[in-house]
Amino acid sequence: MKFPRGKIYDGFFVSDVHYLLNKKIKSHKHKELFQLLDHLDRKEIKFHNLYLVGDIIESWFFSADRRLTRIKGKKRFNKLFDRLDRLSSGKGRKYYIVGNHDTTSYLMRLSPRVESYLRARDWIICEKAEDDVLIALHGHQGQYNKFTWIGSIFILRILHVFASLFPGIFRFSENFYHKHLNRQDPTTAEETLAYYQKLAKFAHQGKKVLISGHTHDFLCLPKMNIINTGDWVKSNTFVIQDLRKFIGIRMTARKEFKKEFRLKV
Ligand SMILES: [Mn+2]
Repeated sequence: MKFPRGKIYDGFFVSDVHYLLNKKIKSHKHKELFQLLDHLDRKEIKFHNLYLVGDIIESWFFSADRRLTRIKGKKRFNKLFDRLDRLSSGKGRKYYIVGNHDTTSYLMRLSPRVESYLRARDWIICEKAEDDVLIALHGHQGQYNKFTWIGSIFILRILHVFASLFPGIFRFSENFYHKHLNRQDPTTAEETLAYYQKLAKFAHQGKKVLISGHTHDFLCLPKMNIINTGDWVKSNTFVIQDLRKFIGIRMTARKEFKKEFRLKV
């Protein structure tokens, strides 16, 4: 597919970027994401509302807060957010929806410096964004409750202490999270259904479209009005809203895009 030059869409949705993550710990597609954002900018594509649907800045493997205090760290934040800010039409809102990897706080808050960085750029920091048509939230709420969250963060913080002494532990931690803490991703059709049912209930979905991320599983469940935006770790995927139409798109190569689903409400 091609983007029509100068078009203004209603919404742009992206999740699970895990930005600032070192490729030695975990692979990612941040270069490809920048290619996408630059491409949209060159084509003068704008969006009224921008939705960052969680796990945008990786904080579980290091302190994003501390990184932001360094000049080089701030530049790296700017590299992403300058590009995102350019996509905004200026006539809508920019939502930073907090995902589990965005924070290591027991209260699931962003760290103060990251929070003020985003606020200064007019990002609205929230757990969920909602209007007449849609609800957007990260999706870890389908897997964590308050107690399992606090437990996970507690273990995570202990790992951080060890990892600051032996950096090699990060790689080990990554596997450990996947096995024990992070997410027991739904794999079978039944598990997927149960997970999204739980999430829909948590979000009070009603007749709205529910847009989430978290599982890194790019999908559309038309019967349930549910969309997952995928990720920029392996999928290279995003969602665009054109009035009441939601289009799931995959970047297959530089400047090459494939529509994978379309949901109309
Ligand atoms: Mn997540």
